[in-house]
Amino acid sequence: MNDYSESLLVHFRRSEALKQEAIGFPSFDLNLRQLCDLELLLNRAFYPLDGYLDQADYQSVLSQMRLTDNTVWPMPICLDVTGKIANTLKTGAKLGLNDQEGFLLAILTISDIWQPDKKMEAAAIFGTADAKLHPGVKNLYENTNEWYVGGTLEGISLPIHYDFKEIRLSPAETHRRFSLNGWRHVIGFHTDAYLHCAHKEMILKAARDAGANIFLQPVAGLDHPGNLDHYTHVRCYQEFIKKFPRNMISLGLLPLASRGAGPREALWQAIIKRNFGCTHFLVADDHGDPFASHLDKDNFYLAGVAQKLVKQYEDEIGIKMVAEEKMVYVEDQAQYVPLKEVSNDMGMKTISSSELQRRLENGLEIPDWFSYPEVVSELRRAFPPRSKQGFTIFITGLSGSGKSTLAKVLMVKFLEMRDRPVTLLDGDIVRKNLSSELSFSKEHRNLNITRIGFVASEITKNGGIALCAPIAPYEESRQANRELISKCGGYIEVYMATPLEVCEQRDRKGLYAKARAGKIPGFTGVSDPYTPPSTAEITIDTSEMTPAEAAQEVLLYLEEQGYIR
Ligand code: PPS
Repeated sequence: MNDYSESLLVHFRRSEALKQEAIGFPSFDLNLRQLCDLELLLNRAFYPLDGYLDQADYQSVLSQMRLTDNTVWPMPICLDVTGKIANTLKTGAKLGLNDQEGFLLAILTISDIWQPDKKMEAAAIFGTADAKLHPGVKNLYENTNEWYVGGTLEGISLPIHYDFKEIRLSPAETHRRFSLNGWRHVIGFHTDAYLHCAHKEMILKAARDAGANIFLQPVAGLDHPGNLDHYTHVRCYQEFIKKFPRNMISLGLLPLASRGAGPREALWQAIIKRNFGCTHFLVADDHGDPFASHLDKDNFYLAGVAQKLVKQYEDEIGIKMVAEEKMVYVEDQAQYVPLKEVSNDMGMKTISSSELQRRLENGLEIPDWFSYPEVVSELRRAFPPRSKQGFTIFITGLSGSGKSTLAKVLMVKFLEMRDRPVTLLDGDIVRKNLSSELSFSKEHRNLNITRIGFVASEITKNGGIALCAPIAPYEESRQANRELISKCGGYIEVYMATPLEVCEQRDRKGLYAKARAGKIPGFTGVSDPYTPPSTAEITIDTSEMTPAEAAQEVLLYLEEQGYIR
């Protein structure tokens, strides 16, 4: 038995006894990123680590990409805690680590507690200490606690998952599976992208060159379980592997909190793949780049550096680097060909991810040479055309500007169409039912608006229409809603630009008169500010149009954008 398989056996041996022992320890609940790290420590995907790095190993990893015993290890894996928690800890003491429901997963015997120099860590790991240049650096500065704790772990339970259990394979399980199948050479493919025909051809070519079977290991990292994308991704992978000959490919999810650290990330993934039983690892020329396949941003790392680093260490870490070769469809030959073999006159075809998104949004054709009908049908279910998506109409403006009237007319129109459920979140309704304890301070108004945004995002995500009509005087909370809701479906901001004089003349509720008389302090437009939106999709001045005309303007916009037919 080798070191690796032995370590799998000893790990959980004392778990029942530990659970009893743990009753007296302090413990704390891990966040999603920490849970990913813990799972891979406990299931030995991070072998040879048997816990979180202590300070000496941490420094050595930063400066040498090695542990103090000289083993290659490129990524600092430390438990980050707040100063408040760090103050209660002592070296030699034990700390319980729980999941987010407080269920005890492991016990840490603390060997070290220190405050890291995050700038130094960022420069060593990411190649820059500038958070503006690299999202991994931003994440380190903003979402990682100020103190690190090192120590050895004793596992009680792996984090519990309820989704796709059958493909959440641990290294022990993949080792067993590969050997049962008689797979002596296995090439690991790490991905977080949707995969289509070009990927199949690329993976097959690499497998042929390496004489290996294939282990497709997509990341199931930080976004789920709330994120619908996770389910679509996995269902697409399940369809994708059906396109390979029998017993050629295996699928397993990797609960990895990716760092986006380019070459170091690639080397780290190579070691992880080796621990899962792979002999070869497919590495892209932009592997681990935080901006890989972002059409609007240049990559952060130079092309090929990740491949070079993995290649440099391949003998020492025990897994061979195989460079990914891009494949393109050549129409004249009706087949995929390596990009480097294609000349300009060969009629090469490709569809970019933004073009794919556009076709999905508009319900347009996605050709069979590009993807598989079963994958496309999963994508269509997840990204329906706009006419089937939910959307939010967010109407903002002064009291008396016509928000509620427009919202009510639109509601009737949508109900007449009968194709989506409609919910009206008028300012008054929300203030009564959702935000009754809030005042009209800036802080409370913003809170009120983000609450409305949250409800609207849920309605939108589930294919409904949310009609919101609060004053929403501040840009920051309107922008936050736009960001949140746009991820779930359509977001259309309507600015009611009816001038204050007209609103005040109407004064249906008599509030302006009271405000002028000083009886309502901080009244919007009189003694409190209103910042007009800078990015409204539609601007309407109801001093010049009837409610029916205003509604027609919104409906015409929705038709033009494809939300209604
Ligand atoms: S906000 O700023 O978006 O949170 O306001 P909103 O939730 O839409 O609530 C606005 C309604 O509350 C009444 N009201 C006030 N409005 C503005 N300023 C002050 N100080 C205030 N106090 C009470 C007012 O009736 C608003 O309703 P509409 O329908 O806009 O006239």
